[in-house]
Amino acid sequence: MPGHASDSFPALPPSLRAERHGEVAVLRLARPEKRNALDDDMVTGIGNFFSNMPENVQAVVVHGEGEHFSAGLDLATLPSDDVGASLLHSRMWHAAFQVMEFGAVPVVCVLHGAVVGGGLELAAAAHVRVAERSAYYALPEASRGIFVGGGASVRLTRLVGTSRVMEMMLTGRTYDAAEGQAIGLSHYVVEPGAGLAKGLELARQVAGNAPLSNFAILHALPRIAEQDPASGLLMESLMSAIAAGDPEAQRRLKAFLDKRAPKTVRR
Ligand code: 1HE
Repeated sequence: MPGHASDSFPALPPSLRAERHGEVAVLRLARPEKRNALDDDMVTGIGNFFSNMPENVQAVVVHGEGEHFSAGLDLATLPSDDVGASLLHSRMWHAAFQVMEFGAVPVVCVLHGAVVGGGLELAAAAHVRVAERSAYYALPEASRGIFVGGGASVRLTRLVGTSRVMEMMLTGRTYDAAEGQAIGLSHYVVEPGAGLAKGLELARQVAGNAPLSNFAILHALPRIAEQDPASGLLMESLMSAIAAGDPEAQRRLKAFLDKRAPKTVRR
């Protein structure tokens, strides 16, 4: 699997903290005094973290310390009048979030307070999003005189549609947690303070899947969805046959047929 390298986390800046909860790793945005605004060290640290996932980590939870998930780009760090530097700055964000989205393990993002600009772009690169009722979403880039640069044009438009993203950017509107859930920004809404526990619960559930199944869900499914239907169906068959041929699949299928595995019941 990509990124499974050593047994410990890579060196991270003080504004990021990582810890193990068994098979689940928690990555905290730890810059609450700046509302977890993302500076270059944090963005490259996020990329570094997901590029060097310790062995035996099967899922990650990302969340933010303090009252807000993230105020987005640290506005003090955007290269000023150097267009080339700004271009590379945006590409640095893309590279970091790319290894998160297409990395070794699924990522659950826990959202609360402000989830704005680059903070929403970070959340969009996760695979599961849990929002506390305090969460609100916005793309204030246009009011700051800039444009999204951390992947919103690609990931958010796929999540909620180009028209909604366009309207968010033009008017600077905010969506609250319930509205965000309704339009597909989050998968779960929980009470304030309950997000991390819910995120950990979901991450443990995800970590219990066969690793090859999780790999297929992260890497094959989104590519299939972008393909023409005939190629997508072929790719699905190939991935399906590869997953089913794995000894782990054989073991799990036998466990069900022997009545040793849990049933799929309503939860
Ligand atoms: C910041 C940032 C930041 C706070 N960059 N320093 N993002 C925004 O346009 C959102 C800007 N932030 C806010 O609107 C507010 O800070 C919040 C609503 C999130 C929180 O308000 P509040 O009253 O709790 O905190 P505060 O007093 O505004 O901020 C506390 C400190 O954090 C303060 O610094 P201090 O030195 O005066 O204490 C703020 O300056 C600082 N701070 N947010 C820099 N974003 C890849 S492209 C992505 C493009 C974008 O993300 S654009 C959206 C940017």
